[in-house]
Amino acid sequence: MAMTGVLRPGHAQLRVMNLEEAVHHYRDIMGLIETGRDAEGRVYLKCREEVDHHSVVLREADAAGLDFIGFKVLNEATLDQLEADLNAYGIATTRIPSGEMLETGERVRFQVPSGHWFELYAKKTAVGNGCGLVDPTPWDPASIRGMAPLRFDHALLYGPNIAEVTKIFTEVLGFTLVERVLNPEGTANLIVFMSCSIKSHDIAFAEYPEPGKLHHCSFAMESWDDVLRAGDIMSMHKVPVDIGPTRHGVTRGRTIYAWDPSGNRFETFKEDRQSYPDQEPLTWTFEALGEGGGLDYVQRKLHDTFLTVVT
Ligand code: M3P
Ligand code: FE
Repeated sequence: MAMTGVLRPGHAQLRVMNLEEAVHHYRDIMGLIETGRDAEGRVYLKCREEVDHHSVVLREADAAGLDFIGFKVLNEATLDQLEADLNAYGIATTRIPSGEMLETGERVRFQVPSGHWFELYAKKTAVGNGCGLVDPTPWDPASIRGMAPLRFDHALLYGPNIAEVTKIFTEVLGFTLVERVLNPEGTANLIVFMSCSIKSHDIAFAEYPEPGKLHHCSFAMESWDDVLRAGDIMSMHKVPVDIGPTRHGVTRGRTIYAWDPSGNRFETFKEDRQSYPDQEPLTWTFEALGEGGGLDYVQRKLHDTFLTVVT
């Protein structure tokens, strides 16, 4: 498959209420690698298999949540084109200058009707994954620490107007709708899972009255064993766990949901399902989200935190 437009979710900037506590969580317990701090005090981290300078940025604030997600696009021409396409669709954009975020080029920022802020960017310094570019090693022993996720994989966001947001992602940004969960009446989508690749999802949205909310940021693990091992580490450090270890019926991922010290949910996740853009989306009824194992295929129940606890 030719990937020519939006490549992947490249970074998430998270609000945390105590910066050093958050750094301890993401760097020392989860095992992300700290790659920088800027004049504003933001802390930059990357996962071990990521090549670019950072994928998680922590910003100290009074309340937890998500500032924005950035998607990397193929090149500058793609960035210009997608900016023009967004504007033509009626979405205002602003350019954030190169260097405002460490090691990152110009970013095109916009808000969607769910209240979430996104940005597109074409350049970020490649710092490598420690394996080398010639005769590479399969993994870098120095990069294995804590839960040791491979990469920032996707996020699930809660907010209003997700039908409009779905249109923007599919019609303007080139994403594919991979799976969806219907609302209880069966009249509209309650949750949509969209992909700009063959991943089961690169971004997901759930209909929710309050705008701009974060349900979780997900981190890809190398194996199901690594998901269970992440669970051991959560227990050792008394990280509060929400759901799992289990399998999602929706998108089939193997998962644990847990919370960082500020209450931002994160997921350690092993993807099981992939999908190509020519495939029909899969549909789940609202009843199947709970009893049908959509959320938790093992327990077949709709954990009440799933639809109510967000930051
Ligand atoms: C995920 C995932 C639902 C499943 C959610 C799935 C809404 O978070 O990463 O696959 O049932
Ligand atoms: Fe997820």
